[in-house]
Amino acid sequence: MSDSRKPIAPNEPIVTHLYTADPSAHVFEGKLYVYPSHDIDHDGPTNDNGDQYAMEDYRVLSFDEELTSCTDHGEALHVRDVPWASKQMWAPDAAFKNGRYYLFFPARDHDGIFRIGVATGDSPAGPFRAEPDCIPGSFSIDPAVFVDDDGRAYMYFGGLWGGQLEKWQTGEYVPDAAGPDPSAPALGPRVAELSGDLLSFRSAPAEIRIADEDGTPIAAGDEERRYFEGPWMHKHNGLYYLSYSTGTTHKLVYAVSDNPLGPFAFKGTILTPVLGWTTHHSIVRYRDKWYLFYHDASLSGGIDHKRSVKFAELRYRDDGTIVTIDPYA
Ligand code: FUB
Repeated sequence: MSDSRKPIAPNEPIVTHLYTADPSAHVFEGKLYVYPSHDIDHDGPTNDNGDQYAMEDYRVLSFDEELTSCTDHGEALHVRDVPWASKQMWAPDAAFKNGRYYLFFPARDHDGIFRIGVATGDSPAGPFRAEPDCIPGSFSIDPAVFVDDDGRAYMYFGGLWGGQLEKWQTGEYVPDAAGPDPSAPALGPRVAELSGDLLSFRSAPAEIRIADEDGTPIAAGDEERRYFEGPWMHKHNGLYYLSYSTGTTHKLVYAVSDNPLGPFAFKGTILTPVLGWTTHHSIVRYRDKWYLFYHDASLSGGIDHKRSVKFAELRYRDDGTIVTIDPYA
């Protein structure tokens, strides 16, 4: 199905017939695809646990060459077809390897614990068939898969509050666990190298360290800079850029390293706060330009769980730092 509005412009919803969020953008077969969450309306509760994000399925979107029109390829995967999952199909990502397309996604299992699963297919547009079980050893939310130039693939993941990352500090799920004291180092996202078939972790997930330029770990109480959720990894001029949402302060920020496993040095802000509580993004290179894909809640008039994916061109300075984007300027 094609969206009838044309042309799509930067910083406007890329589709208006659906609410979409958490965009993971990739170029497959020369085309720019977006793998978003598919937000739905409902009468359920809204709370810090994220119950309002009650998504049930995934749709795949793709652009024309000029990024002026967008096609909705229909339902790619539904929670009813995922044996291990019960509800809340949150922010997904996609990858291509060994001639197969992969959709990675978090959902609550039948005990209410967020886990991360994989589904595979023959086409970047889906449909995808889910593996019967989640990835062994997976937990929390927001998987982002990065395939490095040497073919090694890494999954970055984790989110505070509803995403349950605080509950995994010991390596086991502790239902009542709180986050660190404000002066203690913040919890970092997790990273695990994936197996050759991208269906399992090659090693146990490790915590990523994010520090100041002088090496001081970002503190849990430093809400302008500390990791909250929505990691993304991209490589620019040989450096690894880890970007993420600061959650409570509603910014997208980034840190840089010469190693995909870190440690990362905090650098600055990519996107200033948008309308709506959540902010979540991806960064992709397409036809020699870099783009930021993000969401806000403007199409729904500010309803946090009815969001819309948008994009903007992303620019680097000569020193490799990213020019901050104000989407409403
Ligand atoms: O869309 C549900 C959750 O909200 C995502 O997993 C988070 O990143 C936030 O955008």
